[in-house]
Amino acid sequence: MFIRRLEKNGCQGSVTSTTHLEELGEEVQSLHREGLLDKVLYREFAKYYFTPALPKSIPNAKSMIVVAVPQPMLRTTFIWKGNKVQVIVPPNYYDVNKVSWRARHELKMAFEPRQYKLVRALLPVKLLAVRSGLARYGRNNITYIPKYGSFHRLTAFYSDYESSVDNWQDKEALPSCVKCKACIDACQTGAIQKDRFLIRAERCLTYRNEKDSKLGFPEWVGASVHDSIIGCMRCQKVCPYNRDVVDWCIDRGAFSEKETAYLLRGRFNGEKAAKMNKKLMRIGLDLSTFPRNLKVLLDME
Ligand code: B12
Repeated sequence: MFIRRLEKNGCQGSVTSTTHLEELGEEVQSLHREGLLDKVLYREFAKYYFTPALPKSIPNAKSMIVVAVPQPMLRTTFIWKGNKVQVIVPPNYYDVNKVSWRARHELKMAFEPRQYKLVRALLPVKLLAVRSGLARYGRNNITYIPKYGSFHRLTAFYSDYESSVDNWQDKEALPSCVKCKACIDACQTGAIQKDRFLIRAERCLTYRNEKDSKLGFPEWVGASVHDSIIGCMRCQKVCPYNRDVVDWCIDRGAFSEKETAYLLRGRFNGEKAAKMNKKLMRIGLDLSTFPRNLKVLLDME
């Protein structure tokens, strides 16, 4: 009933018993033991997502509820050498708190008049979404939901709500992924490979361009690879399951020639930097990835 209400308000969700919590973590840990995960990433994220435990505020939580909030791409404008250059910020990078607030708000509304505790859960959310039947994996290793494809953000909660249905199933990929190789061909850095489902995280452009600008890009990342100011949309743009949303984009943010020049200089300090950071945060960015990510898009390497 509450899932249907969520859907009426534009979100999608599913609920799973917390009895599967350990299994969720163990599944990722076992991939690590088999040596299939990038060691650096695993070390960085294990304590947050891959060793989950019930929160102190609801030690007897009964369920994990995962909510998918649809989200478009953002398009932002930089003026450079008199030209208007439009760049993409993929879904998931911006309005992070706003989206998790909306997920919580919609859940509260959907439960009314009953009231349940909802505590943000840091979990391997793609796996939870797929195991609980909310989403399916695409061949590009990210999740897809009906109607919005991969254009959504997942947020998970622990709750004292006890569901009569325990949604827990085998991992499923989208049916057409068996034959389709569009994302494999589109990934120019070889992160999506023919012989394994898991991506090679260390080959994913996102892995490189989310890091501090000081780190630059390795040589094998060609100049023509970049298609977004952070992250990458190549595997999602070519995906047939995103056909209906691939042009879903809203315009936000504009940077004058002077601001663009400042971002390209890369020397950030004081009040000016703080002001610019604030402006960037509205579009899901911050100064740490400048000037590198902008330089490559303006073809200045
Ligand atoms: C580390 C990380 C990365 C790493 C990659 C690690 C990885 N394997 O995904 C890097 C930095 C490269 C990255 C990139 C991106 N990420 Co990221 N990332 C994460 C993070 C922090 C942890 C993910 C992780 O390592 N999970 C552990 C691995 C083992 O789990 P998994 O990927 O689900 O692997 C499962 C499948 O491979 C499956 N599987 C294996 N074999 C088979 C076979 C079959 C047949 C099937 C069906 C399944 C299957 O089983 C595995 C689990 O057991 C999460 C945050 C979170 N809370 O989870 C965000 C997260 C997954 N990322 C997210 C996003 C948006 C992205 C990007 C799209 C960003 C962008 N636009 O550039 C790219 C996508 C790259 C891609 N094609 O996968 C979103 C996902 C949203 C979604 N709808 O899927 C998350 C949830 C963050 C968020 N916004 O909340 N990410």
